Amino acid sequence: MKKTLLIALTILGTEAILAQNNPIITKRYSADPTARVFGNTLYLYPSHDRNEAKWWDMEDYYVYSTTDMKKWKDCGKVFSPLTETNWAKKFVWAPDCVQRDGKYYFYFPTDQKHIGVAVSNSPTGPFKDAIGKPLISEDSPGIISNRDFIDPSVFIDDNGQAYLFVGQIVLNCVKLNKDMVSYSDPVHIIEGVDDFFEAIWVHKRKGKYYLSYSTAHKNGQGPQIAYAMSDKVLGPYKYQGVILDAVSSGTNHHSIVDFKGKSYLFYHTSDLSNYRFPAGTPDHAFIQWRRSVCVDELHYNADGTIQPVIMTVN
Ligand code: FUB
Repeated sequence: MKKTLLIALTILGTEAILAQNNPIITKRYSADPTARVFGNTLYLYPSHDRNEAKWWDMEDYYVYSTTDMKKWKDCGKVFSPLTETNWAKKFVWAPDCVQRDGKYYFYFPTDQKHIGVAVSNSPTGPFKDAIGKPLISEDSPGIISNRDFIDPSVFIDDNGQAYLFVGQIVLNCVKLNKDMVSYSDPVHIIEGVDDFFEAIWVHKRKGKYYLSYSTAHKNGQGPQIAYAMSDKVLGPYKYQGVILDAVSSGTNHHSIVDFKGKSYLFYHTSDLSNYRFPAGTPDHAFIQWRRSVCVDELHYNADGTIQPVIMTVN
C-alpha cells in the first residue's frame, strides 16, 4: 500500500475503485470494517458514515469486494434497517456477516441496545430481516450491559459451533443455534479482556483463539486495538499487547482476516475528512463522524503473538 494510486472508473455500470493506498474506500465515508472471505473474494462490510452526519447517526449498509486487494468493487447498498425492519429506530453501527449452508447472515446493532440478524442468498445482499425482531437485546435474560449493547462479532469454530460476541465494556457471548437466527445457551461473560471498550473481533489460528478489541480513551489519548489469547474460545483470555495505536479518528475498530496467503488488519481513520482526535474546535469535532476504511498487512511472531501494525498513510 505504498504508492498513491487512486482511480475510480465505471465498467458496465458497476463502480470499480482502484486503491493501492489508504484509505481504500473513498467513494463514500465508511467505518468499522468487517472483512470476510467467501470463496475467492474478500468482502468488506463496514458501517456507513453519512456526509450530513450530526452524530453516529448511521442509517444503512454498503458492501465492497475485491479479488486482488488492489481493485475494489462497490456492490451498492445492501440493507437499510431503519426502513426495512419494523423495529429498528436509529444508529445502525458496526455489523458482521458470516456464511452457513449457502446463506449469508448479517448481524447489525441498532438503537445502542439491540442486535438484529438479516439473511440473504448472496454475500452482497440484498439482506432481509430474518426474524422480524431483535435477536438479542441489552435487557435479554442473562445479558450484562452497563453501556451500549453494540458491535456483534460472530465466530464459527472448526466443529461448526457459532458464537455471538457482543457488548461494550462488558463482553457477552452466546452460542448461536444451527439456524443462526436464535440462541439457547446461557450468556457467558468473557474474562481477561483487559481494558475492553468495544469493537470485539474473534479469530483462530493454529489452535489458539484471539480476541482483539478497541480499548477506552485514556488521558486524552485515542483508543488502541489490543488483543488477548486463549486455548479456549470462552476463555479465560490473557492480555498480549497492542496491535494498532490510536488513529486519527476518536474511535478505533478493526477486523483481522487471511486472504490469498497474507494476513490483514482492516481499520478506519478520519484522515480523509482531515479530522484528528482530539477535536481542536467545535467545528472540527463535527467532522469526526466521517471515517474511512484502511488496510495494512499484519504479521505474527513464531510464538503466535501479533506484531504491532504499522499504518501506511498517503
Ligand atoms: O461506528 C459507530 C461505533 O463507533 C461503532 O459501533 C464502534 O465500534 C465505534 O467505532
